[in-house]
Amino acid sequence: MTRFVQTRPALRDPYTSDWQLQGWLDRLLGPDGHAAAKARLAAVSADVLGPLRAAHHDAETHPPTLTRFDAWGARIDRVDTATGWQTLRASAARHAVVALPYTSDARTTWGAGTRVVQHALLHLWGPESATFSCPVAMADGAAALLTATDPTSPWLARLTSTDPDQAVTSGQWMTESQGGSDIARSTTTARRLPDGRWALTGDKWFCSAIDADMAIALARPEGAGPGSRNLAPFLVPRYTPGTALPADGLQVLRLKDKLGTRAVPTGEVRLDDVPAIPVGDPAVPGLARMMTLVVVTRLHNAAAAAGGMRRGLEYALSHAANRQVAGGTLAGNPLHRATLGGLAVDAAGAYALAAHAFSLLGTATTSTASATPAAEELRLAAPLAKLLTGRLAVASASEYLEAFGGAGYVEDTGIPRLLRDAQVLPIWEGTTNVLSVDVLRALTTGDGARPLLHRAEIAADAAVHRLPGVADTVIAATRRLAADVGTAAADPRSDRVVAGARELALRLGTTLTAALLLEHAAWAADRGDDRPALLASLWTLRRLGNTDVSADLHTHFDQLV
Ligand code: UCC
Repeated sequence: MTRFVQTRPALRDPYTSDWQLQGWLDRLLGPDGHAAAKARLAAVSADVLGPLRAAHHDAETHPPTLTRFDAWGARIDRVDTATGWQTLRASAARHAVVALPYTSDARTTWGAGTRVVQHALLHLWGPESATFSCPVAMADGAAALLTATDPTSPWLARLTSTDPDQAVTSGQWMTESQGGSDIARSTTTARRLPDGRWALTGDKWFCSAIDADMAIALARPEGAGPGSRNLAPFLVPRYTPGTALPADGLQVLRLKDKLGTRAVPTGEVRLDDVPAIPVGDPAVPGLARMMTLVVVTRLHNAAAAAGGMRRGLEYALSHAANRQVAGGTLAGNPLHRATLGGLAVDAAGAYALAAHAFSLLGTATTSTASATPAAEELRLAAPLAKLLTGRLAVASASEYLEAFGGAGYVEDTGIPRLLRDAQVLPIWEGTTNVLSVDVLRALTTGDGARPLLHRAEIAADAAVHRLPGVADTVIAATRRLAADVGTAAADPRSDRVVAGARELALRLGTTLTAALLLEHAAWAADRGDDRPALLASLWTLRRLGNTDVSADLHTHFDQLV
């Protein structure tokens, strides 16, 4: 008897098959800038199709372990990780997924666009990284912080090295068990030793990538006042120099048993007078400094969400092309096409948000006249990008599992981990609600929502003749938002406004995404490509206009993917 065996999902080249990514790079970098990035992007894609898939699988199936004592009873707190994890560590360095924005050659070639190229690298590399994208995110955040505070730090040189033997990553130790995201309740203290150095004492509760060579930890310097703003960041070398032993006074109490991101060693840490280096002047309130790092990690979070959504779609497309149902393939089934088409539109929206946020970050860190407006727009765009893409990623991942039927629920197909790993995205670096409150804070800071609303108005006005129904939907949404933002900014702490913060933030993020997709569609239409207009229309009508676009998703499916 011949047994039926299902086809294992294949992966197309993630760079050359992604016309949306290519179009955005052409627009944001210009044809020459994109051409200059091609070799890097092709090299990452080749590795994703080659050794990284195997490394990813190895790291996921051999989770890290903690050995607290050696055979003689000495405390060693050794974290062992899989060979695949080490392969991913080396590939992160070689592909410069952290280093690129700090590399002078890259900055000469792409200027502010260096962050756009970095985002494209992350988009391709991240989904096959067994969440090594987490230490990458924190290393980039730490590098951004050190660039602003201590640009000659030897740690900065190592964080941004492309030599796998030199490169290090970083942890980010903020959270304590009593406070969670309410870090005002932090109890970790920093004391100045008689020799002028500093030492930290306290417990940190959620320390991802505990194998990293350093961490940036928040602590309250002795004599500093209460509240979150007076906390200050410190750089903690994780190991005793020249050894694999923990730094003096540092203990890893436990590794977390997590729902997903199982390859990432996440620990609970105890610090008992552990040597640390102040990042900036510890006498100056330091939470605002720490937010330099947090904004970067939140952007990486958005990149991970968008990249994961696109990769999930690729696997689901591959399955649909092969799976036979009712005399045809799943890819020919109108309902399945509409379902996957909706996921393609959501993936496109998430990509647009993440790419825009990276682009703003790049511009904000230049010394051009555009830097200040970009930073002001980023203040709101960063939490919006993080929160909206996080929610979309979880909803999409659930659909990807369903698209595989029973195979999507069987652990060793590798598909269930899409959902387990996506679920962390709306949690770490601030939950949806924490970020929604941050959005309220941003609405009363600087220009608030003005850049976003302005962007939406311009994009809608430009689309009035080509896509009148879509433009009308954006214009109506923007007017309503302007009124609601005004109400929220007038009394951001009232119960009524706080209770509605999530709904308002999601609407702001959805409108911003519509504007970004329309901007890109206008650019592409001038070059004879109408596919981005289709994506922009379907996103806007479905997500802002609550319109049923199923028939269009089915009809135009081939143009969406
Ligand atoms: O550590 C974690 C896990 C690591 C894993 C990371 C992997 C990432 C991988 C991604 C790729 C795969 S997760 C840590 C999660 N924790 C958080 O994200 C913190 C959540 N909490 C917040 O975000 C809160 O909004 C706080 C703590 C930042 C602020 O809340 P507070 O305590 O109510 O503080 P205030 O009073 O609102 O703000 C205090 C100061 C103010 O400065 P001053 O006093 O100078 O005006 C604010 O302007 O902080 C400033 N501030 C900000 N500045 C507050 N939020 C921001 C902001 N978003 N940007 C700039």
